[in-house]
Order: sequence, then C-alpha cells, then structure tokens
Amino acid sequence: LTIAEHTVAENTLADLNPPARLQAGHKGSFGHLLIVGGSPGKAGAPALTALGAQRMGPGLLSIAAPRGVRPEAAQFCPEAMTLNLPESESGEIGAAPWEAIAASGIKPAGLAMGPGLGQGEATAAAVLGLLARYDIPTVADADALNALAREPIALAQVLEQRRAPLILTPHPGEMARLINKEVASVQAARLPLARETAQRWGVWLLLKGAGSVIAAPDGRVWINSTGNHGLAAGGSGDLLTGIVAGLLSQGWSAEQALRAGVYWHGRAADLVAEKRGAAGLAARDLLPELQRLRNGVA
Ligand code: NPW
Ligand code: AMP
Ligand code: MG
Repeated sequence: LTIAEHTVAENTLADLNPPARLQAGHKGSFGHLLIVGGSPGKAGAPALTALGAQRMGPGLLSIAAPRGVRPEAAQFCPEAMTLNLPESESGEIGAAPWEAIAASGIKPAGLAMGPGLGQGEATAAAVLGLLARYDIPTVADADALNALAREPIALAQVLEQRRAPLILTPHPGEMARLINKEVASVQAARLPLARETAQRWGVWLLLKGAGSVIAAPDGRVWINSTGNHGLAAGGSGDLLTGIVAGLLSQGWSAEQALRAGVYWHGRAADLVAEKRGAAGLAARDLLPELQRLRNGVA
C-alpha cells in the first residue's frame, strides 16, 4: 500500500468543520445519547462509556442496563439518567429491551451499544432488534459486535434497511469473530480488511489497536497517529465508544466523530503519559484531557 491510499488522522478540527455550539443552547439542543450495556460483573463498562461521552458535550445521557446492574452502573455518573432493562436468568439483557426504552419516553439522537453486555442467549436478539428499531447514528462495540458476529443473516437484513450511520469499533479479537478469521490474519492485513468490510457492509469500521484504522463505507481509510501502550488496559475501549457516540449524538457526522474522537482518545493518553508515563494509565485519567481537546484548549 502506498501512502496515497490512506491519510493519517490528525486533529484537524478546522478541516472537519463540525457543527457549532449554540451560545444560548440548552440541554435539549445538544442531543440525547442512549447507552445500552452492562451485565453482572461488568457494570463499569457502560459507566465508562457515559463518562467518555459526557466530556464531548451531549445535552443528555441515559444508561440503559439490566435491572440488577443498573444501580451500580449509575453511581459512577450521577449526571446520567438510567433506566432498567429486562434481564434474563443470568442477569444479562433480556427479551425486548426496546419496550422499556419506549416506555421511558426518551428520544435518543444517538445510540452506543455493547460495553459489558455479555454474551447471553438473549443478547443477539436484543442487539439486532435495537439496531432495526432505532435507525439513528449508532456505535456498536464489544459484546454488541459479538452478537452481530453470531447472526450474520439478521445483520445483513438490518444493514439493508438502516439509513443512519452505523459505526463498528472492534479490537482485533472482535474483528476476527466478525469476519470469521484468526486474530493473526486480521493483524497481518489490518488496513485492507477494515476497508473491505466497511465497503461490503456499508458501515464505518474502526479496527482498534496500535495504529487504529478508520474505514469509511466509500473505501476511504485513515490510520490514527496517537495513543500508547497505556491504553492497553481494561476500560479504554469502553471510554472510546462513549467519545465517538457523544459526538455523534450532537450531530457530528460519522467521519467527524471518528476522526476527532479516535485522535483525541490517543492524544489524551499521550498527554497523560508526558506527565506520568504510560504504564498504569486508568481510562478515567483521560477525562480532563478529553474535555480540553474537545474544546480546543489543550
Ligand atoms: P489475546 O489472546 O489476549 O492476545 P474479548 P474484552 C484479542 C467488557 N469490559 N491485539 C485477545 O487476544 C467489554 O466491554 C468490561 C490483538 C483475545 O483473543 C466487553 O463487554 C470492563 N488481540 C467484555 O468485557 C472492563 C487483541 O481479543 C480477545 C487485541 C469483554 O471484552 C474490561 C479478548 O477480547 C472490558 O472492556 C489487540 N489489540 N485486543 C468493566 N470494567 O466492566 C484484544 N485482542 O474476549 O472480546 O474480551 O475485550 O475484555
Ligand atoms: P478495547 O480493547 O476495546 O478495550 O480498546 C482498547 C483501546 O485502546 C483501543 O482504542 C485501542 O486502539 C487502544 N490501544 C490499545 N493498545 C494500544 C497501543 N499499544 N497503542 C495505542 N493504542 C492502543
Ligand atoms: Mg472493548
């Protein structure tokens, strides 16, 4: 591959020309993000998604989690509203979660699904049903990707019908499950596999890991230049899901949200590493840096 085939993602906020913030805006002006995630033992994942999203400036945040884990997920982010989803016998997401979401009356502008959801029996039906019913800009990550990997036919049908952008954010292990390959073969052909999959499925695809690849449905690709091994720790991907979805729910396009969000996630880790080194980074350490980057004051 020659360099002309891809562009290194940079903090080109001016080039990206994202929507401006209204000076007199109120919380209803800046979009409502709905986060669907969590399962027993994994309540922290959707909470980190909420915390990452929050620093991007959405007007409202809601975390929807299985009934038993909702209080735990909620306590990390008191500004987020929460709602109970039905749960299965194992305590993971149960059948027809869209009924509980509809009953809550919320009108989300964006959806983030997957962090900590688990891989229970009802999960795949829940994820595919939500994708079909909520045709709004969506990030599917973590166990939402594992659900899609298990239901390729239903996924193709949903993709056929959806109009709003869908962003998939697999790490190499999740990518391997999605396209039915080994992790080593994914890693050996990161850029072409990300590009082919995004084009074939008509989605935006972020193949994570050092040198994350952003692939557009039209075949364009970018390689991210920021980030370090401090990010190789549980929770950093869950946070990134919130960053990208938080921008999407404010009306940023998939291209704007991914190029800025992925760059800032890595840049925030680099800024923390300049002060304290990379090892031992906690996903939460990125939050103040992310707000500065979001507002162009870093
Ligand atoms: P290996 O064999 O280790 O080298 P899983 P998960 C591979 C939630 N979390 N390069 C890896 O390879 C998530 O949101 C909850 C190469 C292995 O095969 C999910 O819902 C937290 N290989 C759930 O847990 C904090 C790579 O992928 C496989 C790679 C499971 O998510 C933690 C592992 O992936 C977590 O986020 C790379 N860069 N990255 C919480 N606090 O609640 C990964 N692999 O089995 O999908 O497990 O990513 O931990
Ligand atoms: P996840 O595996 O879902 O927790 O996501 C991990 C996040 O950290 C992704 O955004 C990866 O791109 C990033 N990451 C992990 N390891 C590295 C690394 N060595 N260098 C740069 N970024 C990394
Ligand atoms: Mg992850």
